Amino acid sequence: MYSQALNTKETAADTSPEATRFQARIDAEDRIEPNDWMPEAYRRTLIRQISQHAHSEIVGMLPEGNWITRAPSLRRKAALLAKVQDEGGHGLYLYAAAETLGVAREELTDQLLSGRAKYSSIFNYPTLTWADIGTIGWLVDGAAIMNQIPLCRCSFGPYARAMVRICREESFHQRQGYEIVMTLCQGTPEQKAMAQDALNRWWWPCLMMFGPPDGASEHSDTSMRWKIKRFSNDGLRQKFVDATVPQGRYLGLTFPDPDLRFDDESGHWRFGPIDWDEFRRVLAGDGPCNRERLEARRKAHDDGAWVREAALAYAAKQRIAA
Ligand code: BYC
Repeated sequence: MYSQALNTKETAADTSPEATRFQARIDAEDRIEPNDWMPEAYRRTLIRQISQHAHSEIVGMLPEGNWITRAPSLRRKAALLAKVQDEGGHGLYLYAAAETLGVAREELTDQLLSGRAKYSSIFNYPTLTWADIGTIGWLVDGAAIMNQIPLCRCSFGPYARAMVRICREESFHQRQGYEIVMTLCQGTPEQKAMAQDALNRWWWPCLMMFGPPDGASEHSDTSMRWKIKRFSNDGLRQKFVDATVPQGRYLGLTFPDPDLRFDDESGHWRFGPIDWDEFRRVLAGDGPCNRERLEARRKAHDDGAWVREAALAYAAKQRIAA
């Protein structure tokens, strides 16, 4: 269902004097700003990644938004409402960062709504119980932080600066999630079982968030040379597992992986094989909630048409008056 047009493999092979100077700036840890010369492939790579990231934040509001009216207390409701609003804000900063590269937000929205653009696979899974909200905060935001802290040092200035605030807010999201799961784990046996069930369902999809294994990651080499990415997909996945397993064990939860074990020699938690067929199915549009998520976004867009029309009519009136 996704357009191949968005899916061209970029290379950093340009040997022109501008490209050589550009790479020297990257190597010297200089920041690239929107009006600076940049290879077209660098621009396209950033538009692809930043827009997919923005779409993920916007679609990511849906699974949690689904629980705002059912939060178990006023305190939980206020925190969840704030978190979901933060995600809307992250989407907006990121669309603005992408626009500095010369693409219109309308075009990016169109790519999402027409199914041509990707967004994170994780948001195609359902939120079945309140424990899922805690688990999303703990694991999904935990994975997001692991991936996004290095993006604060991305070579492209507007993306790197947007990520600083986003990471601070993600850190609050992760803590509120862990606290929900901790409360459930210290509650009744039924509550603890609910937390365990949520971990069982979310663990593997969270490991997939980091993207395909390094050997199959088509963009990693170029993006790392351009210092858009600082770590490989597998490198970040391992850091996430190492940070998260002790947190789960502290809660008395069991990870749904019979192969999970601590390797004394390397100092890492080793985990079993990831089901990459499932990942590919979700990316191809056939995950549990892909259709529902896109329908919800299309409906929101259609319902908001009058706001866009009113804003345009107001702007036209102002132009006539001026
Ligand atoms: N889901 O060559 P690769 C959040 C695609 S928001 C879907 O390794 P790259 C949050 C990839 O796009 C979370 N697609 O690519 C929000 C590429 O396809 P295209 C989002 C995936 O770009 C609300 C192809 O697979 N975070 O955390 O070097 C509430 C080959 O992959 C996925 C970001 O977007 C996936 N999981 O590396 C709570 C962070 N993985 O474009 C939380 C910014 C891979 O060729 N993005 N693909 O059609 C990145 O860091 C990188 O883009 C990725 C992938 C690590 C995700």
